[in-house]
Amino acid sequence: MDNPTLAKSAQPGLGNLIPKPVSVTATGDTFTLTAATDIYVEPATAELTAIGSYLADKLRPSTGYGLRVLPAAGVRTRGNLYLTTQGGDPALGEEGYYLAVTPDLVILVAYQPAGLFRGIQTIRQLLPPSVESSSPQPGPWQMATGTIRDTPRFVWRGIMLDVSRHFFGVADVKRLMDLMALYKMNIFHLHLSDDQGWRITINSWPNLAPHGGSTQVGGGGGGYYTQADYADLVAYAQIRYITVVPEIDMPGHTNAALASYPELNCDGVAPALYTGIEVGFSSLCIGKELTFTFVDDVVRELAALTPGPYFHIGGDEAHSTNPDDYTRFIERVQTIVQAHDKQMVGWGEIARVKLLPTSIAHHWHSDMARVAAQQGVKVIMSPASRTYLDMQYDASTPLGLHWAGYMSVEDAYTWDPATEVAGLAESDILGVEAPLWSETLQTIDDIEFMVFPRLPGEAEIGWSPAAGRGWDEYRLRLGAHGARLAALGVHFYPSAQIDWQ
Ligand code: TNX
Repeated sequence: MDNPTLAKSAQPGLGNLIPKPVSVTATGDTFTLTAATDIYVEPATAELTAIGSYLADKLRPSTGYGLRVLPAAGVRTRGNLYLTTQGGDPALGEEGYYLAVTPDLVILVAYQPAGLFRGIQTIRQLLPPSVESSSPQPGPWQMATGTIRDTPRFVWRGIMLDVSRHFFGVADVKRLMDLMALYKMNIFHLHLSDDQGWRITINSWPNLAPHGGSTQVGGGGGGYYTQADYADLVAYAQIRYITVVPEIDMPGHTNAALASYPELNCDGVAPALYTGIEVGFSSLCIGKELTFTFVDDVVRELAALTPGPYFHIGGDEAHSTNPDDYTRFIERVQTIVQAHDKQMVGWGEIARVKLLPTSIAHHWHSDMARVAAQQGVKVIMSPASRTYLDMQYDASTPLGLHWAGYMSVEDAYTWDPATEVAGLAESDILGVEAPLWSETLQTIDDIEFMVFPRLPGEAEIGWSPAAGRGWDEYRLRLGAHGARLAALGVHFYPSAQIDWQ
């Protein structure tokens, strides 16, 4: 090359990965993906073939290559990608992987299939950003050589989408699942009910979805998922090694349910549907036995559709529930959730109640997380000022709220789960989740604008070791993801804190 500076900057590197891997060793050469490259899986089970196909599907449109997914047979041949669980080190755990890139081969090894799925996200990120384009691109498709050994810090690396304040259809949820997968996230928490909308069919209470789901914030048509839609989302998540966590918020945030069934109200009168954004005015009627029949039916139907071990019962902002009733209610709901073979998750407020050791407290703003940990219960960290993706970036952001403050890309990155709440130890923490409340959001573009580019930072906080990560170098890595997000068609917020490439 005539221009050595250009040649150098055009060299692929190992340094722009998000989340940052645990250990990386560069060997200074390149591997090139060509029209002859295939993806071999070993053993060639349906599960590993599906992982190979996921990678091939991502790489085919831009490269135009065939990228067949084939069973590996003994000798490894030059120019190909190998995905294998054979000889995978058990120390890699459920999601860890080991990647070796040489000029001849790319070999990805994991102990479990989930680790291969996380590892193929690293392969995607080692290729040029234009590889994510949905139309043919010129290449060349080079990857830097070296080795990466990588395992997650936390088992819970989640996003939450509020489909109640505004409804988002199956395609929007799938889009978000696919984007989070690129950043190795593994929990999708669906906030399925609130005052403004009930968003899932419950066969034993058939009015809930058609009536309770018929509107949303600001009025308008709302919507809901059929049980087949929900099963479709769960299956889509499973292929991405994402666990769906359904939330039915109770005993507060229940106006949509109360509006659908007069008999659920203490006075027997159904309130009108609600399209505002106030909180804390609704409550299930704790004195009525029918309330617990209702909860049992809803939990049973949703638990049966949910393969993951968790069921989120909300429990937040029950300002219209008498405190003694609240305690009685949560204690009983906890046994109902357990009877349907799920672990109960609830927002921080549930720590006021005697919790089962398997229950999980979801920290958002108070010091209840410490109370939960003192009970021996694990905690999910969603501090509002650091993780609430509905907070405006700054005062000029056209969407979002700011009750927890403005949350810049830097604010969303420069915190640590283990030091956020005094009195919590790392071992008390299950992981990190970034909730997206949707009072102000109506379209998938709105979602993408609030989620990106803050989500990659939350993903890194959940995955990467605390030591070795810092804003000054992270902002450079994130800058290199601008072209990648653009190639994916993501409508991201072009924060001025980042030098976008
Ligand atoms: C608080 S976080 C809420 C939600 C709102 C959100 C808006 C939590 C458990 N409750 O009901 O949508 O703030 O940021």
